Amino acid sequence: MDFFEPEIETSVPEQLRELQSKRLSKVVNYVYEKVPFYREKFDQQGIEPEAVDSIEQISSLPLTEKDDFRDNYPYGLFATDLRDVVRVHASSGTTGQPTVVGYTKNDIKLWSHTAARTLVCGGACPDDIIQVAYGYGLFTGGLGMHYGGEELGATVIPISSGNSRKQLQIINDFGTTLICCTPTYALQLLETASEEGIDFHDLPLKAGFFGAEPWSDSMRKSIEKRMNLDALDIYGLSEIIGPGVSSECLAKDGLHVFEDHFYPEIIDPQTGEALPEDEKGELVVTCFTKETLPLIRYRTRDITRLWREKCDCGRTLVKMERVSGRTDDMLIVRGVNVFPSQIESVLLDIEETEPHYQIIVEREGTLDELEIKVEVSREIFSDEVKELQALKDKIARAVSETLNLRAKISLVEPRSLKRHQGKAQRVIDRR
Ligand code: DLL
Repeated sequence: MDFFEPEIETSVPEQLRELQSKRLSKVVNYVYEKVPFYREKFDQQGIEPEAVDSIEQISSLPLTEKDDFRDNYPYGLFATDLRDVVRVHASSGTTGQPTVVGYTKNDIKLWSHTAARTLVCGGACPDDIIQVAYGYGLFTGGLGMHYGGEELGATVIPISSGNSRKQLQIINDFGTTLICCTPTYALQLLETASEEGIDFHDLPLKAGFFGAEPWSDSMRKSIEKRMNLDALDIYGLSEIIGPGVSSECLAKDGLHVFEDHFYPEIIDPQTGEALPEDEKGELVVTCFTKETLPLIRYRTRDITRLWREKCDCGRTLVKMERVSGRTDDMLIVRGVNVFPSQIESVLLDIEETEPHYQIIVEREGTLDELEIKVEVSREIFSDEVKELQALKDKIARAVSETLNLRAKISLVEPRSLKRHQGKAQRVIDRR
């Protein structure tokens, strides 16, 4: 099986629209028949599934939200009988119940296929040795990339996350060429390598498939330089399938959305109105081809932009900008909207800082106070007070110039901030 499919991935948009129209019509009728939640919703809004026969009609369909999972916990949104479900995963929401997702055998095949496409999009081939350092378990990162690697015919090392010394030893001894983990965990590996006196330039790694959390382009550059590999952004979410929804190729100019299965739209997060191509807003995704959880217009809460242009790699699939944050991650500090990833970009552009930081927001009286704690190297930390003050002023100035925000900067010792093996928790909002 070939995981670069030119008839889909390099097709002209009209051809793809035809396929999408057919698939939309099919899935709308399918969920109407199988999922009471959708039947009620369509009936309430007077939507007749048989009348939906074109992808242009998609914006007239209702949106599905995270709360709909909560209201139908755990299996209420499933369109298949549980006896046909061969796997469940769940994402731990920040509040309350986990969001439960299910897969039939065919869904697992589809997922393996799109995860293999993600790998091939980033240059992988069956000769590769893939170390899967995403967590295994209810999180979709580990098993998703694992099945993708096997489907491709590559050699998969299912190490999961954690135990960084062992990870490094295995990269070296087993000849790992590709690594899959969160960007945060890549930083952890770098830190352990430096403690152990290991230079990534001596290791066989060629590329990293990093995702599951927002990270900036400055972080990419820093990781690429220090890890001596191509750092690629891969995106997905459990509700839609897991990793394998969109991913970067080596041109690193936007993520290719696998829109033959996962149809993306951008809406205004406030009004829910569909926005035209190129405008930034909340990503909404419809799954055309899944059996157990075929969601219609699912609100991801992720902020991005879509645009269409032929990529240097030949793909014509719609492109998605790297996710800058989530609608529920956006901080409003003294009226200014700010995403943690914007702060990250500013920090990483300052040479003297390390890529480990924490953002703390407090309210003193009626005023919001923003504090940024950032680690600096041991040499800098032991510098004179005067020099440390100069560095603090430099960071504060950069934050103020870029984000129009006044922030208190605290320089902290190396390794003093909490480390994470999966997704980082960088914001503490005490308001
Ligand atoms: O994080 C699936 C995944 C695993 C994607 C491994 C990529 C690699 P969830 O745990 O359900 O699934 O979390 C989904 O993570 O809505 C985004 O907010 C965030 N996210 C995922 N990939 C990226 C990315 C997996 N490349 C949520 N950039 C999504 C920014 C990302 N955020």
